[in-house]
Amino acid sequence: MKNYIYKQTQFLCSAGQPSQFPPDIGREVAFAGRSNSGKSSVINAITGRHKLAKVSKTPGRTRLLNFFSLSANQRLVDLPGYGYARVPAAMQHDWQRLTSAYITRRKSLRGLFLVTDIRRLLTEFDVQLLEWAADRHIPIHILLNKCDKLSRSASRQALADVTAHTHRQTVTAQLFSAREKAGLVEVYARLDEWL
Ligand SMILES: Nc1nc2c(ncn2[C@@H]2O[C@H](COP(=O)(O)OP(=O)(O)OP(=O)(O)O)[C@@H](O)[C@H]2O)c(=O)[nH]1
Ligand SMILES: [Mg+2]
Repeated sequence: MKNYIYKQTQFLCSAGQPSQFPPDIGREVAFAGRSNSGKSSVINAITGRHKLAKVSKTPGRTRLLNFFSLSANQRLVDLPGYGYARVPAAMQHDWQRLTSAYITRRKSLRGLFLVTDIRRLLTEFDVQLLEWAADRHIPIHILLNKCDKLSRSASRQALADVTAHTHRQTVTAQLFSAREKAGLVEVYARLDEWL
């Protein structure tokens, strides 16, 4: 396990449109998911840094793509959250356009973590993301985050339910808790493989 390299992660840049993405070279792993699912918290747990990706009590706060560099040619990307009801429809639309532009065209994208709140079902947009990535043969690993909020048996049931709906070979899933840093070993293995 090369998890020491994840502790050296540094903020690189934020982008509100594709022209602001850093040069499309090397390898990237992105974190997508609905607002408040815990994407930024997951990145902080992986990197062991509390304030690297901003965590918020107000959903919908990460409005830009945030790029973090591990090395000159390896990056992590925090994608903007979607599906937060109190955000105006026009803004939701912008986010979806930006996310789809990234997922459908980014050459350096090697793998996608879909972060979900284990207490919620996959949304329409989660399914859309799975399809965009599958169309490009980009592997997806679903993190059923906040598993600290459910009992062990309820967590296992949630994992079984998701796995039953994601029979594609390129989609895998696991339980995770950013709060308790549970599930990190599997996440590092996946990152090592993709990066
Ligand atoms: N109990 C619990 N809470 C968590 C966990 N991960 C994140 N949270 C909480 O969930 C809320 C949202 O976390 P963020 O990391 O900001 O979520 P996000 O997906 O980045 O949200 P946006 O940037 O708005 O899309 C915060 O209050 C976190 O403290 C977890 O594993 N367990
Ligand atoms: Mg965030």
